[in-house]
Amino acid sequence: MALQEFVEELDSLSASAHQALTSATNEEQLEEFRVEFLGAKNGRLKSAQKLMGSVGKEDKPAAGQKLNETKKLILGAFDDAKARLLSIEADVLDPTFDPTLPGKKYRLGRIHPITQTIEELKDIMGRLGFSIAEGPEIEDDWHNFEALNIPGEHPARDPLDNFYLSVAEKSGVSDAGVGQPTLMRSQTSTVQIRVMENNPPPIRVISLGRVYRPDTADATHYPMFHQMEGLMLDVDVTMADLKTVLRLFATNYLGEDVTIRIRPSFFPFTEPSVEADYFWNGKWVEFGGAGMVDPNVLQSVGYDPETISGFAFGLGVERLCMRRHSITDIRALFTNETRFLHQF
Ligand code: FA5
Repeated sequence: MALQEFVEELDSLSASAHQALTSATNEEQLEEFRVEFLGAKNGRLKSAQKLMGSVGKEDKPAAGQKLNETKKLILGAFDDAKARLLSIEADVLDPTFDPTLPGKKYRLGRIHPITQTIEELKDIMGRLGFSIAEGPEIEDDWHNFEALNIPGEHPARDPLDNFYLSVAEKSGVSDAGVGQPTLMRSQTSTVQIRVMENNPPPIRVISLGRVYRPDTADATHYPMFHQMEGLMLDVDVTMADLKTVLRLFATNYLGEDVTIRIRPSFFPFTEPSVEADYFWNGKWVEFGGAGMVDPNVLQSVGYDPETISGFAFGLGVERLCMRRHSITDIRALFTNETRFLHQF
């Protein structure tokens, strides 16, 4: 027999073996296959092996190789089919398996709307060249008040307006802060001080995080909320730069060209101080507080107010998020009702 003929014979054997295996749906058919193809005496594979005798001597090595490959293919396919049928049978035989029951629906979680807002704010401010600064939520008197030009007798320090913690005790390493009250920070302006203490100008940072005030929860207030603080310092930074940054920010966040206005206000750490509003959907909406960093603050961190100037602003993150999504009660953001959260 010519080698070519032998190869064709084996190819057709392996094709019909594959066909038989793919159409086998139960164990009996698999057993029939085993007898027909793999039977030790009269199996079709055995018969093909016998044909080897009629192949010319010089073609024997190639024919032997082809025979081995075909054997491997058929045995492999047989094992696969067996495994497939066994796993189907295991399912079908399991008395607790009811194929008519509806499947389990897995509900994907969502990113909380506040986190979504924070990510978006970071992204917008990042594009305006502001990097991110971090600070602790438990603050000392210096960073929350003193360095921010809020002296000892100032009403902003009132225990009714702040969550005071214990008085700092001696840690054994240094006396810094010993006897000083600590508190949950009431504003992210504390981070301004930390950034300025550790970096020379120019500075362009935002700080985003939780702040705490003993406000009674109502539709627009919560005792824990988030603020975004912005700080830019350099030579010749002016109020015009502040207005530009706030307008660019509002326009980017709300997706359309937004008019903003500033009104005189008071914050101990800025001079002059303003409240900023933006005009949106036919109404003036409060944005947050801002102003030019007070020279006393610049001095407290060792900057020279004669050469360096800058602005700071602080916005309520929940209020921005609520405005964007028409959420009418801030408390909905903290009850974690999944039907509410799934809308965002
Ligand atoms: C401040 O906290 C200043 N640190 C902002 C600032 C920074 C001024 C830098 C100048 C320079 P104010 O207390 O107004 O300002 O709070 C800022 C924003 O936080 C408010 O506009 C409001 O959106 C939000 N906010 C205040 N209290 C609450 C509260 N209880 N719940 C939710 N949001 C609040």
